[in-house]
Amino acid sequence: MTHYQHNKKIWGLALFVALAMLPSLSFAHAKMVRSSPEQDAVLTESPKQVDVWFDDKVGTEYKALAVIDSKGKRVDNKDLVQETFDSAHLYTTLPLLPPDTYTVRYRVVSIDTHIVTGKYQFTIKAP
Ligand SMILES: [Cu+2]
Repeated sequence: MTHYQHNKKIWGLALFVALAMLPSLSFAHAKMVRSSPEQDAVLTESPKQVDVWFDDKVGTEYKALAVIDSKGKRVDNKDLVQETFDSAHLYTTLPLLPPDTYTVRYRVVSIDTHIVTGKYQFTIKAP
């Protein structure tokens, strides 16, 4: 192989790697990947807290996590914590909640500076 052909092969590989990385770059904003209670969970007792996990660490500013009952009243203890050693994990504690369907709303700022918001529901049923 001539020197020229060898270089061409390396540049071809570099281009391939760069293109392969493009989708992950353009979708670098965080998304929620897990929660407790899970989305649409039906529980027979009031959970002690609501946890959400994102697929990437999120900013410490402008974060919010709220639990709202079916009448639109906020019921969580407003004590949102972002874990120090796992900034992709946020949680807030709850008082003892009566049976109802609750909506969890979250807002975080991801590493790419985009604001990510979302919501999901869970239900507490009388045992
Ligand atoms: Cu983004």
